[in-house]
Amino acid sequence: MASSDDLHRRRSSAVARGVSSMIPAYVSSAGGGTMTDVDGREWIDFAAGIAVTNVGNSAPKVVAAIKEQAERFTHTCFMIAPYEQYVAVCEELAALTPGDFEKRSALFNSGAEAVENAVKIARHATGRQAIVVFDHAYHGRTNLTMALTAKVMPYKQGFGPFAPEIYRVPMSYPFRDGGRDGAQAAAYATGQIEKHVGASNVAAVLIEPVQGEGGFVVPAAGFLPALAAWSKQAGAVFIADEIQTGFCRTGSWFASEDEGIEPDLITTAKGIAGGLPLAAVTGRAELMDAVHPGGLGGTYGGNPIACAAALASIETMRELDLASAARHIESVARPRLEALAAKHPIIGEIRGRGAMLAVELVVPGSIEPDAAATAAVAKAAHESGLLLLTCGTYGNVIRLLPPLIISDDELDRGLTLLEQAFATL
Ligand code: PLZ
Repeated sequence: MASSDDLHRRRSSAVARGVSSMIPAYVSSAGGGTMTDVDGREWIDFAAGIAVTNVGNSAPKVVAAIKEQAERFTHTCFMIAPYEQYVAVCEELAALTPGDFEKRSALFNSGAEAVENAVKIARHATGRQAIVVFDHAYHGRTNLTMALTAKVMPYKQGFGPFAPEIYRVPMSYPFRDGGRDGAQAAAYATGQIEKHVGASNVAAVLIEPVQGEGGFVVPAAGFLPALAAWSKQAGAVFIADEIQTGFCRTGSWFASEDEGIEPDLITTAKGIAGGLPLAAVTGRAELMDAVHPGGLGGTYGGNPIACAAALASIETMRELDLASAARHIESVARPRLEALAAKHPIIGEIRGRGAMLAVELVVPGSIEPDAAATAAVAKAAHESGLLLLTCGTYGNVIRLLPPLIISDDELDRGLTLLEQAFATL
């Protein structure tokens, strides 16, 4: 097998520079809570391919379903010749997402594509144009979703012009917004919408229930319910982007449940299909069905192999009760992180929910972000064999996203490597 160094040399003259990789090692295999690179080195996986392999890499049922489906047929295009697997995934989505109302779903390939389609549906259903998004939001890298995403570097720099009719308002970020409670933060945000956009112009309010790339920001309790209530009152569609939070990650099937909200539309991707590209928009039948036949689609959306993988992933999540597994991961990891924070004044806050946990690094005694120290911790972690991601508008947040099937032993080893990485500071 070619070494990582060999592959890196080949990559440099074949792969565009704009596509970068976090670690210099190339993957040979992965499963459980670990990954092995082509040089034979084992890594502890605290990344899950950015919250994708919730059921683990090459989960047995997912592999079997992919093989079986690949042998029957690989692609017909659902818009040309439909098949059961697509319908079954939509049925599962209707059953699993919060809300007892009649629902419909449409399937796509990536998270960004799902978000774009949720915006299309909301605009079509309301006849309005304005889309409200939040500080620190991340919704994708396509033209429309770049406009919805907050951070310029690396996502938007030099890629404009951006789509119009996108309005950004303040997020509830308890560590950084002076401790506004949920109701106050929501009143502030909706006040801005009313003054700067006009309630009657708003097609949709789009939000990640726990922000992902923006820093694992958990809004103050009551913020999301207040926004949902405001949206209802305004006749706007409330869209929860659950692409990173969904499929058991936060200890529930969807993070919306943690706050008792029932979004009008939910976007999902990542964890849905155990590593295969699949995404969905699920929501109120009357909104979803407002779009004329042929108005939604794409060549690959709801590809049969991806759908088979999704059905097997969902079955695995149910069988292994991965929502409980996420809560168990929190019960093990949070005390270790709190102890780390007690030892290192550079840690400003530990936050998150379930297996979506974060450590925010600051200049001790302040809330001034320390991106350099964050990068140093991540680098030390990588050198020791821990796959660890950072995030945040200020690049100063370390995030834990292990596969939900990680063993206690692997979790313990990963946390020990993280503690050692902090000790190098
Ligand atoms: N919405 C909430 O987290 C993807 C992106 C990483 P795609 N997040 C990881 C990167 O640097 O590109 C994401 C998300 C939320 C939408 C998306 C977009 O999903 O499948 O990457 O298009």
